[in-house]
Amino acid sequence: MILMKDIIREGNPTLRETAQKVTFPLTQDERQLGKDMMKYLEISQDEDLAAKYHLRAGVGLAAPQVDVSKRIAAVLAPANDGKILFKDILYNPRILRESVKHAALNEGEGCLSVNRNVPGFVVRVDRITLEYFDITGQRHEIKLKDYPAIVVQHELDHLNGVLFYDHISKESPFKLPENTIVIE
Ligand code: N9Y
Ligand code: NI
Repeated sequence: MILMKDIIREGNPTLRETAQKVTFPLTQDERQLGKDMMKYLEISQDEDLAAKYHLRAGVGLAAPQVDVSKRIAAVLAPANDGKILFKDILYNPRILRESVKHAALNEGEGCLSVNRNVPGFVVRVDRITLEYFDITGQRHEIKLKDYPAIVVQHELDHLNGVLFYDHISKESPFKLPENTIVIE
């Protein structure tokens, strides 16, 4: 089971590396890691279990955050009403197409690997066409928009050594470019 002590923090060089693609068939370890990352998200989103295990609630987790430099990420994006907007373990995810329209979360972003608040909008694209492979090696091509699209972009950044605050403007952190919607 993944715990907070297993999540590496800012300053650890793994977070700045470009993660390596996985090859198929996946190894037992690669499948188990994906499952463990999804389990972390599930437990962390359950109030009682999160308290019991001292987990910070998360909607995504990328393998580099547990010090494994491979292109694996788990996403569990809930809607406000508790419904699930998107849930899967992504292997070799890749954005095939992105919208011209941009979007940012009104609360800004945080990261389980960053123990401080960095205020400002993280401007991302609003819609993506995502390619990924699932735990069985099956290829998926899906369209995502708004919140789940932002979560996936945050996770893909981790696979490329990018952290959310790299996107925050130092001069004017709350300035939004034209054609940008604010989410939530
Ligand atoms: C985990 C991050 C990923 C998200 C940050 C912005 C978009 C993706 C994460 C730090 C603390 C809050 C937490 C969060 C949440 C939200 C709604 C419902 C339940 C992956 N990470 N968070 N960031 N929690 N929980 O670093 O989930 O947003 O790379
Ligand atoms: Ni993160």
